[in-house]
Parts: sequence; C-alpha cells; structure tokens
Amino acid sequence: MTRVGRVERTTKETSVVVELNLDGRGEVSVSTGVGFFDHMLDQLGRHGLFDLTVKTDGDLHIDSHHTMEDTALALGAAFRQALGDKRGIVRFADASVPLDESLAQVTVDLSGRPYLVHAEPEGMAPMIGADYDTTMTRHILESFVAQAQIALHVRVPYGRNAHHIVECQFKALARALRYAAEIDPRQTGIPSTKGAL
Ligand SMILES: [Mn+2]
Repeated sequence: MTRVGRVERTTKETSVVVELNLDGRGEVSVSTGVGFFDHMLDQLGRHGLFDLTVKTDGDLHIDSHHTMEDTALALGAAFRQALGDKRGIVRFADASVPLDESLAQVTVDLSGRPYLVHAEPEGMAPMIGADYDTTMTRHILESFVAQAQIALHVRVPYGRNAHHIVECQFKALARALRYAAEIDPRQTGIPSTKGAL
C-alpha cells in the first residue's frame, strides 16, 4: 500500500504543486519563494518522515500571504488524499517539542472534521526575516486544517524568540501527524464507531 497525495492548485494569485508520501523517509524538496516558510515545510517533512515536494509560484510582488495560504491549502488536500479511507491508522496523537526556550504541544485527531485551536505567547516579534508575518502561522494552520479535515490543537505555553516559537510548532505538528497517520497493526478497520472518518 502506498499512501500518497498529489495536488495541483492554480488561481490568478498562485500556482501550487504538492506531492506527499506518508510512508516516506523525510526526503523533502520545497520551493515557495518564502525562505522561512520553506524552512518550516522542511521541518514538517523531515520530522514527519514524509517525502514531500512543494513548488509554489505565488504573487510575491504583493506579499507572501497568498503564497503561504494556498500552499497550506494544497498541502492539507494532499494529506487528506494520502490518508485514503483511513483504514488501520492510529488516528489520535500528540507530540511536544522544545526548541531551546520555547515549547510546542500539538494534539491531533484525523477526524474528518476541520477544527483548529491555536494559542501562542503574547507579544511575539511581528516578522521573521523580511517576508514571514508571524500572524500567518495561525492562518497557515487554519488553511491546512480546512483541507486536511482534522482537529488540530497547537499550544505554545511559553517561548521568547519568534523563530523558535514558530519552528517548534511545525516540528511538533510533524511528529503528531506522523504518529496519528501511522498504521496500527492491531487496527484492522476504520478507527471509528461510526465506521467512517
Ligand atoms: Mn530554524
């Protein structure tokens, strides 16, 4: 069984291609034109042990908003596609990841229903690098969740450096998604009393 998703999404604002293999080895090739966002997608694939290819050509002459939003939508759709009917998966998982002084705690349910809870420390620096607006982290996660159709809770109870605060969220997200999507050898059916997810 290969669990892969491939999504192409083109609008007047962006053109995105995402390929995702849930059962990969963390081999990642990403290019969105937004350096820090590429760094975050790299973390997602590497620590999720997904093979991940992302190529986005976006309207960066406006700003990085559409590029990151639309990439996250396509990534969510590819993740949902790769999960298939979710037979045999673990379904629920959580992961905590520190990055020096910052800690992220992520809990996920591959439920079929989109819901995001997101809490970060107050007073973060507004920008990371020249083109990553730190208010976009929540919007990236919202966009991913909407298409992946998962319940996702992300909390950073403490942290100081904005780069660390955001990066530990993507690392913990990677780990939680990896564990939740893993095949449980004792789980022969779809892990829901409803019989569908
Ligand atoms: Mn970093």
